[in-house]
Amino acid sequence: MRVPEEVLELARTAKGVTVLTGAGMSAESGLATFRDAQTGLWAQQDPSELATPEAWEADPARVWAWYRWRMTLMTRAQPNAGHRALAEWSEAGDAHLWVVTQNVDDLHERAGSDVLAHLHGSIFALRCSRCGQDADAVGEPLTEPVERLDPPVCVHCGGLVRPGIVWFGEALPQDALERAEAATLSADLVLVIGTSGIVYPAAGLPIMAHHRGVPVVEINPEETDLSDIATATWRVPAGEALPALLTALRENTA
Ligand code: BV8
Ligand code: ZN
Repeated sequence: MRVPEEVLELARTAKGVTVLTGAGMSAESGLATFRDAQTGLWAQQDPSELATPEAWEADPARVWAWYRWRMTLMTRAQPNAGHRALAEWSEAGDAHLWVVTQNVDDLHERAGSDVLAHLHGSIFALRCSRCGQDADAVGEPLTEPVERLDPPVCVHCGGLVRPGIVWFGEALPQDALERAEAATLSADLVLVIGTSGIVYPAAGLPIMAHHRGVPVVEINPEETDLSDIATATWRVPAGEALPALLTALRENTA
C-alpha cells in the first residue's frame, strides 16, 4: 500500500508523536465500534445510554451483564497489525510515541505498547461503586451473553462492584487527562486513529494541537468531526495503514 507522501514526510521527521486512538483501532480485532449497531441482546440499546451512572443506578444487573460480555469479547480478541505496528514503531526508537486511547480494552498493551493514558478507563480495572476500593477479577468469562447478571459484591463494604470505566457524565481521571494534554502539546505530530471525534474532552486534544500549529494526521476510512482540522487524512483501515507506514519509515531510514 502506498503511503501518502505528506503523511510519510510528517512521520519521518517527527521526534515526538502522540497517537489518539478510538474504537476503530480495535475494529480489525473483531470488536464492534460504538457506531456499529449493537448486536444480539443489546441490538435495541444505544451504548451511550448503557454507559451511564443513571443506567447503573436504574439496573446494575443489566449494565453489568453488558460489560461482562464485553470483557469476554475483549479477552478473546487479539491485537491487530495496527496495534503491533504502533508498538514496533515505538520500539524502533526513531521517534518517541505516546499512546493515548479512548478504548477500554487492553489490546495496545498486549501488542507491546506502553499506554500513556486510558482516558475512558479500563474494562478490566474493577472497583467498588460505593467505597471506590479496587476489586479483584471476576472469575470465568461468560460463554454467551446474558440479559442480566448480578455484579459482584465489594469485600470491604458490601457495595456493588463496577467496571473501571468512565461513563458519560462522569469526569475523566484527572492524571490521565493531564498526561494526555502534556503529550499532545509536546508532540510534533498527532496521529488520530479510528475515532469519530464526537466525545469530549478526548476529541479536544487534536483540536488543541491544531491550534498550536502541531500537524494532525487522521487515519480513518470515513470522514469524521475532526477531518476539518486534519493536516492530512488517510482513508484506510488502521490495520493496513500503520504496517505500511512502518515499512515505509524503515525503507526511508535504511
Ligand atoms: C464529562 C467508556 C463532565 C464507556 C466512553 C462538549 C461538547 C459536547 C458534549 C460534551 C462536551 N463535554 C462533555 C460532553 C458530554 C460527553 C460527550 O462528549 N458526549 C458526546 C456524545 C456528545 N462527555 C462526557 O460525558 C465525558 N465526561 O464530560 O464529564 C464532568 C466533568 C467534571 C465532573 C463531572 C462530570 C465522558 C466521556 C467518556 C464516556 N465513556 N467510553 C464504555 O466503553 O462502555 S466514550 C466511548 O465512546 C469510547 O470510549 C469513545 O470515546 C466513544 C466512541 O467513540 P469512538 O471511539 O470514536 O468510536 P465510534 O464508534 O464513535 O467511531 C469509530 C470510528 O472508527 C469511526 O469514525 C469509523 O469510521 C472508524 N473506523 C472503523 N473501522 C476502522 C476505523 N478507523 C480505522 N481503522 C478501522 N479499521
Ligand atoms: Zn466497597
